[in-house]
Amino acid sequence: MSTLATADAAVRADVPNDLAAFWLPFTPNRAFKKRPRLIARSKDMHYFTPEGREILDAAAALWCCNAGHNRPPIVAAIQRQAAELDFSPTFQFAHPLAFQLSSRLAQLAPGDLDHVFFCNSGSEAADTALKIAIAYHNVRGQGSRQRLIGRERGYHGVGFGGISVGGMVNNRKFFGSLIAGVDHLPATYDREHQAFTKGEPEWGGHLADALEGIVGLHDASTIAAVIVEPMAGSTGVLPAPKGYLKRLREICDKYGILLIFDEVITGFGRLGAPFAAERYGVVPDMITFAKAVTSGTVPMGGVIVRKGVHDAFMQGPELAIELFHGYTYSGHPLACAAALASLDVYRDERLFERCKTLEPKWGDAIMSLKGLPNVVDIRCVGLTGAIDLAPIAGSPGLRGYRVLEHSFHDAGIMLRISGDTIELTPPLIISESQIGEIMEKTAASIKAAA
Ligand code: PXG
Repeated sequence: MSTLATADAAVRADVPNDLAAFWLPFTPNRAFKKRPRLIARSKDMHYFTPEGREILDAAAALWCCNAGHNRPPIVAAIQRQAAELDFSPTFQFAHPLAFQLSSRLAQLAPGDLDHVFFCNSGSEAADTALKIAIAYHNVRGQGSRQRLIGRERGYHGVGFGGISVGGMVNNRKFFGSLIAGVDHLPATYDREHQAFTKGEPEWGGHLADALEGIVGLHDASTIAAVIVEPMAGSTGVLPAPKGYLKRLREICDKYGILLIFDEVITGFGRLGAPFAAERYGVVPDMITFAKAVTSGTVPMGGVIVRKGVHDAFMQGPELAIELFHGYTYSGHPLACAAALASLDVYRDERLFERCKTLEPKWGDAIMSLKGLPNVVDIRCVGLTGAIDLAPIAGSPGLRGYRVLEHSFHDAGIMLRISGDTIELTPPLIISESQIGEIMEKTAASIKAAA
């Protein structure tokens, strides 16, 4: 049994402070517990280990902390709210901040995406959007529209709906038959045509036409919705090819299929606009969000819904519940306070614009890593990017894990690693010199893992 060597452990001597009980998510637990990567404190662009070692955050934690860490206005808003109203239900009751935040989000979203349904995570947001889509067709008398369409390599969280439409094999293969009636569009990535592309690749827009094939197979009258990430994040930063999302929108319109953009990663400035929908000039029927809505400080997720979809439910007796769905913590006051304060910081510091301004510099910087040992592709868009490393023969993921260990323990940087892909996605407050620092440190870890 390994022991945490922190001052905290001594203070709380009555509780055994060892590593055994905590089952870490999406982590090789046994390897982690042999050599833990512990974080005790954060400030702006940095984490600090329990011993006080500084770690540059090149991952915005998990694509969340777009305003950086422990920003005073956000901290103060959470503290104030905890003292004022700790919790109030939003089933049959409500509190003012949930309305305020909904209006702010509706303002920020494009077109007539005017209504907000709250939950607590991206996974819940994806499942909520899929349920709203099926129920929408139902309330309009088209109950046969139940099929859902996702995409290979897509990530929509870990609920049964999300993994069913998702396309990451390991997230699906252990969990049985998933939900029925799901098809997948092909992934938009092809290294042969796209390697080392900055921004949206020229090749691949035509892949949206696969939706016509699925409609041909099942008939539009059976299809409820298509869900895609405008930029697939988890699978290693795959920006939508040019024209792809517009084409999806056209086909969905043609057949009365709802289009859902999962913006859990791309929302709140990551691609230089409030939502990627704006960058791409495409208005989906629903946008899911989470993560940076509170800059990662308090869990929150939600779905922004177009007026027409929302209004379809607002009929029948006034005393009837229109949608039998919700979470105890939908619109939690602490999360609302954190979100409003985060949106203020984004606005006051013009962080979405900052992302857009930095994008060319960021792109040049990350592409400068081309030529390092084992680098087989680099992609980037907005303030995010990924570096694919050639796997070690017979041991996929081992090179990536070596990079992770070196980066944290030796280079002083937090990277997000997925298999043998390094994902870089820093807080939007990053300075130009810190962009250079990220690339230097990442390069050192890539070389160390060669
Ligand atoms: N949709 C998308 C597009 C996501 O990226 C979720 C839904 C699920 O969110 P929750 O809050 O339930 O985790 C996500 C989450 C990574 C990584 O490094 C990405 C996510 C989560 C953890 C790690 O790629 N995305």
